[in-house]
Amino acid sequence: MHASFKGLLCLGFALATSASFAQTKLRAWNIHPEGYPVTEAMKSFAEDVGNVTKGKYQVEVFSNGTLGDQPKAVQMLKNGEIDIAEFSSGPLSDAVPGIKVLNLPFLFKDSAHMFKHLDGKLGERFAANLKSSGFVVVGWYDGGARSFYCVKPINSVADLTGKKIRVQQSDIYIEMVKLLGATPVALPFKDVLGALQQDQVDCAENNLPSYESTGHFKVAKNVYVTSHVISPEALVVSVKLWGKLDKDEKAAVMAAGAKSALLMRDLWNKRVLSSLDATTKQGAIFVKLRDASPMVRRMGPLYGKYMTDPKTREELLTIVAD
Ligand code: BDP
Repeated sequence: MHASFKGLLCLGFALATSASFAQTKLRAWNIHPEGYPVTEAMKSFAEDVGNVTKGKYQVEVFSNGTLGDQPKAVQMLKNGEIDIAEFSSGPLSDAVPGIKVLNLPFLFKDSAHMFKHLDGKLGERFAANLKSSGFVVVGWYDGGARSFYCVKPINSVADLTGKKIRVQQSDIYIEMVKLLGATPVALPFKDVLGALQQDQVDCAENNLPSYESTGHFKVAKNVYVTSHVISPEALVVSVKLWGKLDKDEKAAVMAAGAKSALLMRDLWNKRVLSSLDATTKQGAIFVKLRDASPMVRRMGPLYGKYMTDPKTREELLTIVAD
């Protein structure tokens, strides 16, 4: 074989090889620390995406909100500045009003009830809403049951009156706290511990794993177990990234997302129990809300608003009926 022809062949082979191994690094935003169910499930998703695309896409998970707080990250994902993220329905619904109802207090009975709907037709509808705003849902994660916790003892709904309560940056949460006769204080997640320590807020509200992982339980020892919101969370991919994937890659990313969601839910259930155990052992006191009806009655204006809106009425009726 002529030497220059052989050289060309080699060059062609080298180019083809480097093209097939061209790697795209993807950034995945996460607010939680190492070991948290969300973090572990996202890492498993990242690994699966790397494997199924044979290294073409390499996902790096940036935990602890290092790429920015949640409202900022929601905008970054929408604009395609980050590629993947896991968001709570609260801040996410500020960018996607079509999913606001998911934050309504006392809507879902428990996580099983929530996933019955999110894994079905209603989930597809919310996902379509999210997609049209720039967020492609690849997995519904569990945000668990959120309850109030305060520095001082709370034994009744009336004890929440007049309290300054930290909430997520989200309309429904702000309105809910106002309807309890308390003052909502919207703060980034990472600032809540300091705000509790420095008496800038009296209470906050969250699920048990976050109550434990943030150390809030060390300051706000009094948990009033209201489970007022059963909150979904979503693993989402930017529409910008989604548009670059071919059909097979889309299917593979969806499958990896669904798999990670199942893993997350399993880790979550275990973590709720271990967080209850750990925080109780370290002095947290749990008072159960015996009768939710007085609290539900106060939420009347919120329900009225979403029931009279024809866009959300049908969704609400579907959830409440089943
Ligand atoms: C946690 C959610 C996280 C929220 C946080 C909060 O997983 O996404 O940022 O609550 O209250 O439970 O800000």
